[in-house]
Amino acid sequence: MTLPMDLSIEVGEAQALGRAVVALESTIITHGMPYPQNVETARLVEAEVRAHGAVPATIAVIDGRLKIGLSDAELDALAQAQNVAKLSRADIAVCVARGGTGATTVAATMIAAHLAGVSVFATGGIGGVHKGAADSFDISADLGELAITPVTVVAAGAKAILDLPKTLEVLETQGVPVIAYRQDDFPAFWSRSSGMTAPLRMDSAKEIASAHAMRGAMGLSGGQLVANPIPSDAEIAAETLAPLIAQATTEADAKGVTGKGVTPFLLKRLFELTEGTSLEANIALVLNNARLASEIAVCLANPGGND
Ligand code: PSU
Ligand code: MN
Repeated sequence: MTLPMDLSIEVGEAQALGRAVVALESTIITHGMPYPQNVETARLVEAEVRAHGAVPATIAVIDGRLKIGLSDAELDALAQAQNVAKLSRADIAVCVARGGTGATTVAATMIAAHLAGVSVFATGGIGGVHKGAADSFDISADLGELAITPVTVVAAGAKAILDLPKTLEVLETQGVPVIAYRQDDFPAFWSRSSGMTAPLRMDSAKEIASAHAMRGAMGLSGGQLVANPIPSDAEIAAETLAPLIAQATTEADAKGVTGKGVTPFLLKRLFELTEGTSLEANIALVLNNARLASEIAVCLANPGGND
């Protein structure tokens, strides 16, 4: 069976020449941000990747094809579409087999990136263990994916709407290296620190690239999570957010929001409760992650080069 996968011309050329490529997800576009900021951000992120010497590959499923790199028209259509499916490991093959269209989460983007031979991926924040998981059992498939698919994911930590201590515990159990970039603390998405020390710290893209390559050489399955703190001028203090997160979480419970709906609901409510500040922070941190991911991809493509 041939895989129904299309690399954009730019991505195909870069892959053929062994040049740096950075994967980007699409759920952040369809479920993480409102239109038109979602498509504006997606374009800015692609431009940031190019400005740092790599080729962007925004990933989605369109009409049953795994798209590795979207055209401007495809990006715009996805950003405006209503009720797009949110695809994770459980649903991506079903969507492709049925000829459907959907946006890829961190887990599904890792799967598609790996199939296309792309090993570095930039996003906002990974999914994790939700608050109240002891009752709800709500743990993102992103964590299990990091344990099995060899892609280095650059995120601003995990979203502060999650139970971060439990998220770190699961990542440790799953054997996922969690590497804070240029600080000791594990960042909390909108804030630079979660108050917890990250298990690992690295201070250069080159070190992160060589650790990625070493995992491959040692035959270790799974990827790396690089936790890159939001830039200081864009951060929102954890104390400011905590009561708003508590309010949004209570509302989600009261409305019976479950499963795939939880993360999009919480992000939307925080956008409203912070009067848009959370979105500005989200945009800043994604751009920051795109920069670091590009540097890592460039180091991986030129292992002997200077960083
Ligand atoms: N990062 C963002 N915004 C988002 C997401 C990440 O800045 O919307 C998405 C990612 O696609 C991630 C998903 O995989 O949220 C997690 O969803 P869940 O908790 O249902 O696994
Ligand atoms: Mn979930």
